[in-house]
Amino acid sequence: MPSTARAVRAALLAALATAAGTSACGKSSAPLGAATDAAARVYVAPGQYDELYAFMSGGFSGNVTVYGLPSGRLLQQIPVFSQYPEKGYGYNEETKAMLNTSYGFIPWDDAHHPQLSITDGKADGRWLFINGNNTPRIARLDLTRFETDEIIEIPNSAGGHGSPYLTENSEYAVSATRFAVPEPQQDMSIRDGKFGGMLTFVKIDPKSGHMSLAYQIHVPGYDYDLARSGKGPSRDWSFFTSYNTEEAKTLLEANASQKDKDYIAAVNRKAAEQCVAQGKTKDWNTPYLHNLVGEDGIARSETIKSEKILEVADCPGVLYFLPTPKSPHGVDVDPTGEFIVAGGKLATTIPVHSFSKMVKAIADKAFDGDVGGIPVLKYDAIIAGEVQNPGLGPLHTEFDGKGYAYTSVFISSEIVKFSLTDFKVVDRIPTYYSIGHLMIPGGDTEHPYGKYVIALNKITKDRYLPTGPELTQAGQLYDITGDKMKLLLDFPMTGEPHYAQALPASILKDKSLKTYALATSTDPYVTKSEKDVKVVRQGNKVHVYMTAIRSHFLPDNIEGIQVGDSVFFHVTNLEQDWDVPHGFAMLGAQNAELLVMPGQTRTLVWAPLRPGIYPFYCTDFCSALHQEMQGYMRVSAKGSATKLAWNGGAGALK
Ligand code: K7E
Ligand code: CUA
Repeated sequence: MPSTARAVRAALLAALATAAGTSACGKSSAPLGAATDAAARVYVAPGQYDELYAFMSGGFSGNVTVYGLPSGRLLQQIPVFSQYPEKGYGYNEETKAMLNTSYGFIPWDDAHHPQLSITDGKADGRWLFINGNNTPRIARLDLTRFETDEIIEIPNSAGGHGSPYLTENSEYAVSATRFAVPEPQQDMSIRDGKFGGMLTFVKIDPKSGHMSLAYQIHVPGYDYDLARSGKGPSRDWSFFTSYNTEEAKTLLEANASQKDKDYIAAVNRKAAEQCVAQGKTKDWNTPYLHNLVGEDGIARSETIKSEKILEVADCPGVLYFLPTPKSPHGVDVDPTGEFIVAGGKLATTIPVHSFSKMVKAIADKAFDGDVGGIPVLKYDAIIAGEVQNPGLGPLHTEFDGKGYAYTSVFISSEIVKFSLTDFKVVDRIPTYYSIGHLMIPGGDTEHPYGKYVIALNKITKDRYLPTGPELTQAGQLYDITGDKMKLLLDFPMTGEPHYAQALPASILKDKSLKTYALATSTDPYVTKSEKDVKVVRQGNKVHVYMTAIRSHFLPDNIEGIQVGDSVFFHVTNLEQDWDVPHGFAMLGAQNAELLVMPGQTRTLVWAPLRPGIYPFYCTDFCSALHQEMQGYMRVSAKGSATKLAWNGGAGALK
């Protein structure tokens, strides 16, 4: 730490020491030593970098947010499944296609589970995947640009919640249908209809990251909730929790809580792959969309109508049910790949299954009968241990790689730490309030980074200044380096955080792209120099090939546009300097602005409604003369004799 940073920190600690005795609201505050220690642990001096990048799901915002840890500072918001005006995402012509689905253009989704790509069970810093929950989809984000590059829709699914949960070398992402529906979809009675479920495996190309549908397994009509793929010895398996094995169609809060146990569905992917290779699948033709950003930076959609469906009956050995109490939510595999921890929302214990016992039980045929031909393994034959007194409402579990598991417990609002040796609780700490997921950096991988656990809370109540009926979403950062967990920091987040991921900053920071290379741009609408600017009329479409550089646009005067035209502003940012975007906004434009990165080209379409003179300007404060970065477009009545003209530099219009 440089000496100035050390001085700042010393001053901060001194200030804290004075303030720690009484807090403004008069509540008794934490002891002085604890507060200063916590502050020191999360303090990142001005100008210094954080230790970790954290990627938080945006939940109902549909986006991903990036935070620095341990400071909890918000670094970036990455639009994924929702339009986001700050970046023009889903508004400009280049990115609109990302939000196409078989249901049409959808400007929103609910994003729950980010997952970093992994190699040998360790985050490799290449991509981040995240599921769309409402319209089942999986997105892939590039981590050199922090942008969404690809979204694949999951057909024959309703609710893509248990997703993406990658396999050990990112070979597959998975997606489980949360809601049982007719498979395939059709008109039938809700009460009398027989619904089904679907477990989907999406292949990820190891070089490009491109996703394609591999196969789908048709399963009984339960509600499949969450998933995890195995590790090490269990690497060829994926696990999915189910609830509502009662197959209730109404008032599930009571009707789906009848049975003592529901199931974890254990899928043997090797067996599945073999059956697929042997052609044991059926072809279905439900349309789904695949949206991909091309080399030229433009997203395009493709409709695909072909799925390989595997019926469990046609592929013995592909699927087993692990009885698990009681309406389990999370299913999490420990770093060794041996323990499968379930979070039974209504269970009084945390069941921990043993993978090796499961394999033996399958070999010994230790079955408790079957459902629809799917063997149900004997609970006693597969259980490694049950954690007693885990609190009320265990949901999700992460691992520190030192033999301990940390489970989020919703109703009693706490994190419970237990040993994977004897399954005894060794520590517990309250969360404020109602924790959903929790996240240890790398705590879902084979090589946890550890050090911290973050509680991703559902309710903040009295923790922050009131802001009307809705309070900020928030996380809490705890130190887990000692025997006892210690609360270090509360920090606000954009809503709603479900799951999160984190990795050491050193893996990403030097790979971060600084500018798009203008010279090698293959964007079909690029303008590489000011001498190439032009305005081209094609019928009632007018293409403006415009450049932006500190501190002007060219052309910045355009005449000859008519009501009834669609004007395409293709704005290229000529800068080749880090962190110098330009913006573009047009009076009367019917969508958001453009934000154009250095070397990039973005397109805004405007259909002027009335004759007049319309100013446009740069929306991103780029220079001392940013405010001068503006221009005019003249719009005439339809059929007007005003000639198309524009300026290519100083001087008259041509
Ligand atoms: Cu528990 Cu959607 Cu993963 Cu939220 S889910 S908490
Ligand atoms: Cu360009 Cu402000």
